[in-house]
Amino acid sequence: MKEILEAIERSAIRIKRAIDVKDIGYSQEQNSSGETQLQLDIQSDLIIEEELSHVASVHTIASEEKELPMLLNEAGHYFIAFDPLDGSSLVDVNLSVGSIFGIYEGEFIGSKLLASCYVVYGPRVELVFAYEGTVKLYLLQEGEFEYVKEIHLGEKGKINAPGGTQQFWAPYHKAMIDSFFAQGYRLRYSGGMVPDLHQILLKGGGLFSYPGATDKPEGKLRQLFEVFPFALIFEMAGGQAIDGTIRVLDKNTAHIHDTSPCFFGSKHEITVVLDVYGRN
Ligand code: FDP
Repeated sequence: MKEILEAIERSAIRIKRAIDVKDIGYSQEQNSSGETQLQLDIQSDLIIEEELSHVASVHTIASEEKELPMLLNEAGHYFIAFDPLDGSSLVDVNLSVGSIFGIYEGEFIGSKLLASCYVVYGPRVELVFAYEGTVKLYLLQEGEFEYVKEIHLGEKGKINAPGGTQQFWAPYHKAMIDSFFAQGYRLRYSGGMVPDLHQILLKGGGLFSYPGATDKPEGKLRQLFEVFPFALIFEMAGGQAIDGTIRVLDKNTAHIHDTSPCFFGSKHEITVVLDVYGRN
């Protein structure tokens, strides 16, 4: 596991450099920003693939950028699923983005997720690693990730980060989101899963939701690359992660790119979601 974390750290430093120097090209041309984002996504994917390929214990990798998993080493036992640059459409407006990693034992299913990691590329670069029941925060300082602290969620938070398009939400979902705001919860939503969940984790709690809706019945966020890794982090930090009615890590994955509705939060907010969704 140590070698994997070190490979992730090296990848993060190289991805940050790519984000910093990449010519975003604030051009008027219609397709230029789209193409630039795609290149940065692919560049990040190649960096991670290369760094993980040096780690003998990694059997197979699966990337959000690739259709199929890739076998690296028959003798390895870890299966790593990653989203190389989540929220990459936010790079050209200079908002924070991130990389997400799920480290599975032997196969890509939620119940085999052993450890999770994410990196936030913001004004600073931070890394969060969840393993063996603890969630640790590291800060990049002069080329090294320095340990900062453990992350623990409170029983109840103050942040509400509602994803998806409101016009497609179920009426009971909208009523629930509105009721959190009516109780004083504050809206915090950048449109990047990594910074949005990082904020909830570091500010002690709250709710992030990306529900199933009429336009996307199974939500938008990918199980293996996004939902499961953050679910493990929230659980190890003292919170919970559900799809509305069940724990997301108990869900089956038929295809590596399967999505799932998801709710991440501290215990109080998830109890409310379970109550609302249980009645609808
Ligand atoms: P993006 O498409 O920009 O990569 O992974 C998908 C994601 O970003 C998440 O980071 C983010 O939480 C979500 O999409 C935002 O989706 P909406 O714009 O539909 O809220």
